[in-house]
Amino acid sequence: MKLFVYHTPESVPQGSPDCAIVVDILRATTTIATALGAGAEFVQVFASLDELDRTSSSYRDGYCLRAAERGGKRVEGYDLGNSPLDYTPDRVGGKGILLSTTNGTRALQRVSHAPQVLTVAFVNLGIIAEFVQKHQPQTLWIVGSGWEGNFSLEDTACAGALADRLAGTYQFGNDEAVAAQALYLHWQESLEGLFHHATHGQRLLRLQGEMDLAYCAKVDLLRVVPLQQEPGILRANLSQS
Ligand code: 3SL
Repeated sequence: MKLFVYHTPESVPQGSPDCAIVVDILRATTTIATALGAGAEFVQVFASLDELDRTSSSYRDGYCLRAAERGGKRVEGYDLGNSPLDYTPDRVGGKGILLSTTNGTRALQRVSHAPQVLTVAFVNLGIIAEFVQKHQPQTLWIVGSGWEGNFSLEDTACAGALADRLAGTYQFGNDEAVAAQALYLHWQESLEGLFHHATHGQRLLRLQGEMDLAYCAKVDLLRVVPLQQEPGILRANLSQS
């Protein structure tokens, strides 16, 4: 069985793996795990706000929350931005979340054709590794979201953390997987410190995102597997607890 890491959605090759796992540690995949862990019924992702708005009118009134981020900020007029700390049980429990973010939702769209699509973050790293160990897909892609087409330290570090947990079972299929694991091993004791070095971490710090960075650095906080049920729609997989 082989595992491949891609730093950005743009570097993903043609074709399809048996399983694709998307990471946008700051902050979309941390937010998705947190929202589903807080009882949201699903998270539906959109690359464009127009598409999100059109879809929102097809759900019954009050059932869905519209969430949008651009450049690290909540888009005006939307119910939520992309701070995982806003996705509390009283806010999102029993709701559908329609989410559009700068990079994470684009990465999810890029691999949405794969037979199995999940998201990972540090907060749910352990259960995602367990899910992969249980299902053992032959080919596994871990796809970082990056920032507008460029490499991001934090996504590759999280991809490397997952690769590291799977290293006993999976052969690494590309140099990126080896590099991602090395990056993670170098920073594993100081993930928040890594975020402070990362350009997107610094962007969020300028927007008063200190608490978000601390939260996104927590490891194995949630036992939630966000699993794509139909293209673009993620629900918590209940077969793994
Ligand atoms: O790019 C994304 O998808 C976002 O996660 C960016 S932010 O952390 O919300 O600014």
